[in-house]
Amino acid sequence: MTVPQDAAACVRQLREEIERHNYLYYVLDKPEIPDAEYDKLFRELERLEAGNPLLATPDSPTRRVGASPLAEFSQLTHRVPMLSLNNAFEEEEVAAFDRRVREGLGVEMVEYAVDPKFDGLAISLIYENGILVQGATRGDGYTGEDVTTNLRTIKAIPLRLHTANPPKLLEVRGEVLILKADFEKLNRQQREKGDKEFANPRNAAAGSLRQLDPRITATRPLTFFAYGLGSVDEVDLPRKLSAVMDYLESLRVPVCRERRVVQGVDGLLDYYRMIGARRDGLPYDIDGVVYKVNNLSWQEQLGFVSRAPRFAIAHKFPAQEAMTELLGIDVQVGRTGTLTPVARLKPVFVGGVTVTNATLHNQDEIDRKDVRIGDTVIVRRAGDVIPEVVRVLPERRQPGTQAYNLLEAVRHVCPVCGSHVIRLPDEVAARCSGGLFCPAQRKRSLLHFASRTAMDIEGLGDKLMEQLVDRDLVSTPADLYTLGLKDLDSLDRMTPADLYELGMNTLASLDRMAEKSAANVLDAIKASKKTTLARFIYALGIRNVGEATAKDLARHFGGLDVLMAADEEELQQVPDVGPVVAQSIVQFFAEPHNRGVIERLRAVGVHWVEGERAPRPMASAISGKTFVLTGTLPSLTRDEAKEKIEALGGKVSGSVSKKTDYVVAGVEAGSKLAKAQELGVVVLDENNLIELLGK
Ligand code: 9MJ
Repeated sequence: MTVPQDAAACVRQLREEIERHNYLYYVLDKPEIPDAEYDKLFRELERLEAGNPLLATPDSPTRRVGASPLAEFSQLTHRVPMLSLNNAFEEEEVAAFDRRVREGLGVEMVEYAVDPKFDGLAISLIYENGILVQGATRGDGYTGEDVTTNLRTIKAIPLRLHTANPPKLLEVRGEVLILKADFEKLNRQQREKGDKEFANPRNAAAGSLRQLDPRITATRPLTFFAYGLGSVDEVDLPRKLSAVMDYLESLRVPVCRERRVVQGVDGLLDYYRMIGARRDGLPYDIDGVVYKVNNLSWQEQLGFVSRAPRFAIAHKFPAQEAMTELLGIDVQVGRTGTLTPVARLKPVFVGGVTVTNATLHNQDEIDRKDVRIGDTVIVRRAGDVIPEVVRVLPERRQPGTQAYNLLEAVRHVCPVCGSHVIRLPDEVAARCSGGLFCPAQRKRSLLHFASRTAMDIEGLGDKLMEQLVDRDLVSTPADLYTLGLKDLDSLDRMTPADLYELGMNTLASLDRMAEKSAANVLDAIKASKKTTLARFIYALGIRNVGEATAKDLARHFGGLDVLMAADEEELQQVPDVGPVVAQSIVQFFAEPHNRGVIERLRAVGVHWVEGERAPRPMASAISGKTFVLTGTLPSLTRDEAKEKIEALGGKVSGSVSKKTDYVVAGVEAGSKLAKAQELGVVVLDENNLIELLGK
C-alpha cells in the first residue's frame, strides 16, 4: 500500500499544528484558537489517518487513548535508580547541607537550581529518538510499574519531543499531579454523578494513574511537570541543571515556572520563604522546595550516600500531618441538615496550629478508614482547609474497640432538635429532617445569609447568632431586619426610628454586647438591604447553588420572579446548571415557607436592581469564552458587540487577565490591548469578531 505524498504532508502539518495547540492549552494555559477550531483540526487528522492507515503512527495526537483495559501493570527496572531526597525541616539543616556541599567541593560559594516540591507522583518518561516509548511509576526506586498507556493520555506530556534533532535516548523525570482548580472541578463532577469524592489532589492523581482502563485515566485532569533527567544517550547536554531544564522546555516538556537559580544558603532560604508565602496561591499542592547543586559535574563529584544524592535536599514546609489520639466522636448539624461526624482529638500541633477537632466527613469515610473511638490517628491540616482524620494506625489499636455507626450513636434522631434522621439511598450523608425547625440548621443558614459573600452583614458572627436563635429572637433571615418585633402586623405602624430603637434594645439585652457594637450590627443589617440579585440568590442557601451558580442565575434570568417561575428545563439552559441543581432550585421555590421569607425580605426593604432577562444563549463556538472589548469599533457599538457575544453564550469582562480568551480591539485601544499582548491573549478586530460569531 502506498500513501499519497500530499496526504502524508497534510498529516505531518496537522499533527504539528495540533501538538502546538495542545502545548498552548495544556502547558502554557494560553490557547490561541477556540475549542471548535481545535476540534476541526483534530477531526481532519482523524479523517486522513482513517483513509491512510499507514500514517496512523502511535505518536499521533489522535492515538493518546489506548483501546482496551489492561489485566495488570507489568513491573520494570529503572535504568538509573529513582532515588529519593533527604529532607530538611530547619534552617540549620539547610545551612549544614550547604556547608557539606562546599566542603565536599572545596569552594566558597555554590549556585543552586531550586524548584517547588510537588506533592504528586514521581514518574519516568523514556523518549527514544524523540518518541515516547515508555512511562513508569517510581515504585521502590529500583523497580516501578509500566503505566505507559495511562501516561500517554496526559495531554501535557508530549508523545513526541519538539525537535528536528532528537537524542537517541532521553529519560525525563518529574511528577504527575492534578491542579487544585481541576481537583475542585473533578470532585464537583464526582458529586453530580453520585460517585465518591477524592480526599485530596494527590490521592486523585494516584488513583487515576493506577486505573487499568486508560479510558478512565483519560477523563481525569492529570498534568505533569519535569524536574530532571534519568538515563541519556547521544545528546550533548548543557553542564548546568538550570540549562538542562531550559532545554527540556524547548522540547515542549512542561517545566515549572517557579524554578529559579540562587546563590548560597541565603539564596536558598529566601526562595523557601518566597515560595512559602505564595504557597496557597500556587495552582498546585506542594510540600516544600527542592535545592540542587546547579553544576552537573559538581553533582557527579558529590555523588550519593545511602540511596540519596549528596547534591540535593528537600526543604519541607512544617508538617501538615500529625499523630494523635481520637478521644470521641461528636456529631454536628450543618446548614442543610447534614450530620457530620467530628473527631474530638487529644490536642496536637499540626500545620502551625493546635488542633483539637477534625472532620470525619461521613459514615462512608468512617467505614472506609475503619475509624474507632480510642484509635491512634493521623490528622492533616493543609492551608486554611478544615483539619481531617486521614487514617488510623491499626497496629496501635487497643483490644475491645467497636466499629462506629453514626445513626446508632445518635439513635436515629438529630442531636440538636430531636427530629428523625434520614439517609437517602443515593446520598452519603445522613440528614436531620427538621429543616428550619432545627436550631442548628437555622443558625447555619442565618450565618450563611449574613456571610461576606452573601448579604455581607459584618459583626453578625457565630456567638451573636447563637444567642439570637437560642432566645427565639430570630428564626428566619427576615427577622434580622425587624429585630425585637414580636407582632409582624404592627410593622406598618413603625417608623424606621422605632425599629432602630427596638433593635438596639434587643441587642443590648444579649451577653457581651456593647452599645457601640450593637449600633454597628444594626447599621450593617440596614446597609445589607441594598444588595445584588446574585448575592440575594446565593444568600437564600439553596442546596447546590454556590456563588458562581447564583451569579449565572442572576445574569440569565435578570429578575427574581422569573427565576422563581422557571421550571427544571428552563433552569438547565443556564451554563453549568444540570438536573441536580435545577431540581434543588425548583424544590426550594416550591416550598411555601421559602416564598414567605422572600416576600417578607422584600417587604422590609431588601432590594436590588433587576436587569433585563438575558436571551437564552445558544451553544456555539464561543460558549463560555471570555471577551474584553476595548477602543471604538468601526460599526458596532460596545453594547451591540456585548449583546451579540452574550447571545451566543460568551461573557464580556472589563479587564484583561490570563482567563481572557479574546480581546476585541478598535480604534484607540489602550492599556487593555497592551496587557493582552503581554499575556499572549488572542486579539480580534471587528471583522474577526463577526467572523467568529458567524461560526
Ligand atoms: C518534586 N517532588 O517536586 C525532585 N521533586 O529530584 C523535585 N523531586 C527530585 N525534584 C531528585 N522538584 C529526586 C527527586
